[in-house]
Amino acid sequence: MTGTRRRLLRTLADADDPVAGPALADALDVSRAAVWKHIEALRDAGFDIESGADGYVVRAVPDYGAAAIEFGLDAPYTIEYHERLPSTNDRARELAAAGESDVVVVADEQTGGRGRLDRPWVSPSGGVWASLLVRPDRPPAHAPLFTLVAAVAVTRACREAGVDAVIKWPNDVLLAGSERKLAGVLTEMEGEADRVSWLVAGVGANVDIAATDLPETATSVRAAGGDDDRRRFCQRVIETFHEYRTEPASVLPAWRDHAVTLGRRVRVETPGGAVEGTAVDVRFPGALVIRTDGGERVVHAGDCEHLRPA
Ligand code: BT5
Repeated sequence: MTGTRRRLLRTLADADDPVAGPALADALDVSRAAVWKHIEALRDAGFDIESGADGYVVRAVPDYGAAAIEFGLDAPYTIEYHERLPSTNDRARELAAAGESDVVVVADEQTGGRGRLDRPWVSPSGGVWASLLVRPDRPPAHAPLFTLVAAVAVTRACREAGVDAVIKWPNDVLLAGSERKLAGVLTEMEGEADRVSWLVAGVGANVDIAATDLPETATSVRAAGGDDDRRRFCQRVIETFHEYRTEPASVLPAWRDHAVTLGRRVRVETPGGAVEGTAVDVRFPGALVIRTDGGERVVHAGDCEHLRPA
């Protein structure tokens, strides 16, 4: 989408009343013919734009796509949308290498979606597969904080869609009262010695998908009876991600509020072996504190299993 079209959409989204063609041309510093051309292109993209005596007004927005997600988005990111991609994280890494930032790559479907440790991520059409590319001014060691930020953002989006979602450390979003996974987060980054060069928070959320199209351990917002509006869901993930990313002190309290792991007996498979005990806290930048028979252990990465109470 061009910068002019983006500004046109923003002007129409922000206006409570119809906006006249000449006023739009002035605001965007283009000709009235150019305004007309952009309006036509937006109509072709699925926008229902009425042109009355008072000017243009948006009556309906397409279900999904770059312009649909950007329309009314309350966060400073541009959307790059694809019908199909191998992996939105891979595309975001390409954009990072090209110097881009504050872009969200979104695909309707992924053919090579990845989880952690290169595990496959099932990504049919109907999910929210989105990778947020940012360049935080932080040391590389702080990167796990962004996994927590993304997990809080997706959990909040699920709850706003009417589904009671909870976070399992470090990156799983589950349907409360079950171990069924609604969403996962894959954070990747490249760092210099003292500063993150780029960071990609990849969010995979099963929104408008039938449970039969997902692994047995998974569920979706739709299957759980929630609102399956992907556009709204994707916007809320981006907006909440941005909100917490710019308020770092609020991340751990929000994560604790949404977590189901704290207080549970857990077994975490770490690269250095298994750690079993009771999860008691999460610590900056995202480590799990586990009370074990041998004292407290702080675990920075690994697969976490919730055990039944002893
Ligand atoms: C994750 O990995 O949970 C991170 C998933 C991140 C996916 C997003 S989609 C947008 C972006 N682009 C990408 O290529 N990736 C990111 P992990 O904790 O390793 O969980 C992977 C495991 O979850 C798999 O081994 C399956 O057991 C299970 N799984 C696969 N697809 C699933 C799905 N759609 N829903 C729930 N569980 C799934």
